[in-house]
Amino acid sequence: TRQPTTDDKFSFGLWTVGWTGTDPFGLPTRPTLAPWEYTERLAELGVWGITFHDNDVFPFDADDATKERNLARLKAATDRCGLTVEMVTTNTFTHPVFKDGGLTANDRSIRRFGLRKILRAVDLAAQVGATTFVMWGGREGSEYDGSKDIFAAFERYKEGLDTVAGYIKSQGYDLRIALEPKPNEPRGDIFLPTVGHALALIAELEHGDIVGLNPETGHEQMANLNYTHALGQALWSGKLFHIDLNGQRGLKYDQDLVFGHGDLVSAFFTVDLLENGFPSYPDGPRYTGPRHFDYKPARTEHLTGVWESAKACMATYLMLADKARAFRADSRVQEAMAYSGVLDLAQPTLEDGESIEAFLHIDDGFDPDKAAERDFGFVRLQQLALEHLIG
Ligand code: GLT
Ligand code: MN
Ligand code: MN
Ligand code: MN
Repeated sequence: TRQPTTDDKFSFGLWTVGWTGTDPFGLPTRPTLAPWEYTERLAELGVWGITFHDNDVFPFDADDATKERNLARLKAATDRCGLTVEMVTTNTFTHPVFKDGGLTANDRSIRRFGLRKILRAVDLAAQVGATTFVMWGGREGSEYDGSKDIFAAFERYKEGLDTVAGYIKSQGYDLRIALEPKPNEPRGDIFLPTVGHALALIAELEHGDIVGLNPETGHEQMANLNYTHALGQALWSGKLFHIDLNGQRGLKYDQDLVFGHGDLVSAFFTVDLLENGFPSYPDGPRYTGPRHFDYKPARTEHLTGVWESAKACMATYLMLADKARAFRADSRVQEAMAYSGVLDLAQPTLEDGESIEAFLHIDDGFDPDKAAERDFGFVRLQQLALEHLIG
């Protein structure tokens, strides 16, 4: 595979390569580097952008001088390496104060503190030139159904999101919010468990026009859902603002594997959608944002393995992109798609201007038994994809 370049728009969270291997059962297995050190290494690999939480750059209890010093140092490093800070987010999950949530904690004083922390991170995002502000409400949820008034929780979630979005508008920031769904972990159940739930909440917001989604591969798959379908529906809704690519193998804890190290066939179709768009809509909605990876380098690996795993995410993406392009260009695939009726779905079911009255009474001689005889050939189409993927 070719080397990644900045044109590929690959980006990484500082917390991904920066994960030292701490998990609920074990201590770190790797040393901590400074944020600017990760930045330099990523730039050498051909990465285009980085993303971070406020507290990836300065501690939770940092004073203003420390915040400014660390931010300036990081900004100097990204400028020197030519890296873009494309997204910034807030950590409202690590400190114990957030154990019952930030925007939806039962304790109002905690909600007020959480909201203020988020608004400050919005300022920070604008200051470093990020255009996306991710909100992953990892602690917004519960373990016990009796502990939350769900109606109130959604009232407060909406209040919080509208306050943040309204603030972005009032400040004139060139920033959009991207909600990141996840079904569970660290809470027993997290609010906005899937892309569909988040879309439904966005539709109720006052400032929903600047609120969209940051779907993560493994998070949809943890809910046993189809990530590519989630991306597709978010695109169709005009809400695919950002993506978190990684790998997950089945219904387990959040594995955050290297992209492609989970469900590879699903990853192929994810890249096919991102690179080639919807088959019937060459001018339809396309995702043009960063190819952002949110994964964890396995804790068995040395620091060299961290860089290998970051390279692996990008190399796999590029290999799949080549294969997906070849798949679409293959005349056998085009014939199989035509046989399968894939392109016929774009045709409206009703005639233009057709009256429902006439439609209800029309006798077009349709014979359900005859129509039921149709062969769709989906298996052949899928096998051609497999051929391109592993052949
Ligand atoms: C955390 C989470 C990720 C989110 C990050 C953004 S934080 O690592 O597991 O999925 O994208 O808040
Ligand atoms: Mn995850
Ligand atoms: Mn994660
Ligand atoms: Mn994520």
